[in-house]
Amino acid sequence: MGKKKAENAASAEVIEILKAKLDARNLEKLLALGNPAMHRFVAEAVALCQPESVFVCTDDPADIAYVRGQAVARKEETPLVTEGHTVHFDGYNDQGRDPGATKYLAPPGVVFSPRINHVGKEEGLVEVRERMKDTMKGRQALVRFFCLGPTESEFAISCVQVTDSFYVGHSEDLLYRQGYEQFRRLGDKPDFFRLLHSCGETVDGVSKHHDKKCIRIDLEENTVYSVNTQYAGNTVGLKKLSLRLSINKASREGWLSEHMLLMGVNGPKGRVTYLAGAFPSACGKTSTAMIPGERIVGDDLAFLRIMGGQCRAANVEHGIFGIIQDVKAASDPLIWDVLTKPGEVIFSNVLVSDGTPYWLGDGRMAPASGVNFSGSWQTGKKDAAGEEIPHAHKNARYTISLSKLGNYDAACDNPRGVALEGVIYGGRDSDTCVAVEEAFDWVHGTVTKGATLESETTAAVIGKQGVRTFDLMSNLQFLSVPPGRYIARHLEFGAKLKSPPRIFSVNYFLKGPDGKYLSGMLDKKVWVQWIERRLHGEVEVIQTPTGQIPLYDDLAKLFRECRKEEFTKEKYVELFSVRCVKLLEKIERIMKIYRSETDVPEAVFKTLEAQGERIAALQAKKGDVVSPLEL
Ligand code: SPV
Ligand code: MN
Repeated sequence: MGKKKAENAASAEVIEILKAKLDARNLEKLLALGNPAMHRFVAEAVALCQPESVFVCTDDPADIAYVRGQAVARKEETPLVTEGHTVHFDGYNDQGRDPGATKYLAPPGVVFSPRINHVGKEEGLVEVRERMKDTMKGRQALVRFFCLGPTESEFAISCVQVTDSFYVGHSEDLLYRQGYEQFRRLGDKPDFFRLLHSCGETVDGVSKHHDKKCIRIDLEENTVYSVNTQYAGNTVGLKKLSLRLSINKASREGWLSEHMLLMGVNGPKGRVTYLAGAFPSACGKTSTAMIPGERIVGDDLAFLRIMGGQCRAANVEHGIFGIIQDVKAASDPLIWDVLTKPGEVIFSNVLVSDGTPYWLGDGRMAPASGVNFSGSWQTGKKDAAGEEIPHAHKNARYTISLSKLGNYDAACDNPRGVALEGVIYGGRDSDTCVAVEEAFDWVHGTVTKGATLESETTAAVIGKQGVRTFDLMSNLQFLSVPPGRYIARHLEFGAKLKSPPRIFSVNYFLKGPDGKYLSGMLDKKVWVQWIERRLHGEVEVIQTPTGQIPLYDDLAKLFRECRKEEFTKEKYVELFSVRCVKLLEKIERIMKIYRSETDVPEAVFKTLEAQGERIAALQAKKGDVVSPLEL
């Protein structure tokens, strides 16, 4: 058979499958996009999962409203008393991203790092298809189109999502830019991400077979499969599932796909300076992006590209799936406002009592009973292991559209993104790195701030909490290329720029000898304002073996201006002392990791060795812990 004939035959088969499940109107919406590769993907999904029917959602508000209505009609979401608010619950054992259940499909002959969870492609595909077989029987499936990055821009990546969860579809609708029209512009090109999700069998609305949760990523086909889970980090395909595909695509095409916030910092005289920030999950990324008085462009994912010789960055998303724990009226006024006023909000895994949501650390008295992620709940309720169940989960979340926030920066929608001047790396580190520090240059920053990032684990990921873990640029869990190649791409990216963004580290989690945090929740504002001044050459620095730290006087002034607080010299010394022993231990830990990886750029070892020598020299001269006043 000739190629054309074979294609026609394939498409006749595809149409036949689609016709069996889609009514005329839905079929028309799908075929109108004229993309045979997309039609084939949807047909294969339908043939595998066997939904009763299929709803194709366009960018038409009536279609979108149908999806929202179905999320409630199907009891995946329940309306709360405040208009526009709903709550969704995930299963008791399905409360975070699950790296153990998430694997890349490794084609024959392709070597993956042992740090990247993977399985042979053939075996993995058989397994996931087996688990997805017939899972949508008796239910309607949903097909949605979205765009990663601003539409009609160099950043844009088209995505098609097939799911049997209208909560997933509704969440994506708040979190991403509509992509039906973007898909139309794509024409017949196969260049898009494919996302297939099914909750699997459910009992009382939650996935029954969570022990058979299975997430598989096929880099060759730009496809992700996810089954027997509902938690958004495992199911909202455009978030961390697409991130895995886009890191790979970026690595092939010479741009960067990062787990980073984007924000505009308001400097003096109306100046706005844009920063990106990489922080592992639940380490202050969203609260940094929402610092009162600054501008939020994005809180989780950013694409970085070189345009006209400049580094430009765009928010991949258009909404927030944010941690709700500790959101209080006083410390988080912006988000508090959105979460307590009428408007579209999906709460997940909070406590609901009398139609009102409550969460851990909300500054209110929690009711003694209600409904939470364990079902009907009352104070003192214990789980099967005898553990007391808190009123809400630590990883309970809210989902909103970004434009709801009072400090939303419309630059988010600029097809050219924003001009990026600084990149910040920060982890949950109680005892090693200083509060804020500038790297010497792009290579030094990439290696010693980004490639050495460590953090103590949190409830955002299933598993033990509080364990210090290596997390390369806060992206390790999503890496779809070997760590060495990923770092090399960062180095190459910076080398192509005449003035690459300058790199900083922050540490919000440093603790004193009494075990208490040394800085307050809102001190972040001072660190970003200092970075802003530094980028414009308005403050000087002190050189340390690990970078360049602020002068006491500059911080004292900023604390007075931004926090209306006195910043003592004692606090400065605690926050900026060079902890030589801890820093050397960290270098040793990180070197060991890179020695066990292949193709790590020589610059990594050289830069770390040189840093180790500088620290050791200071230690020999001035002792194990050196005050910034002695530098
Ligand atoms: C994170 O945990 O980093 C998140 C939420 O942004 S999730 O969608 O679970 O990845
Ligand atoms: Mn994240």
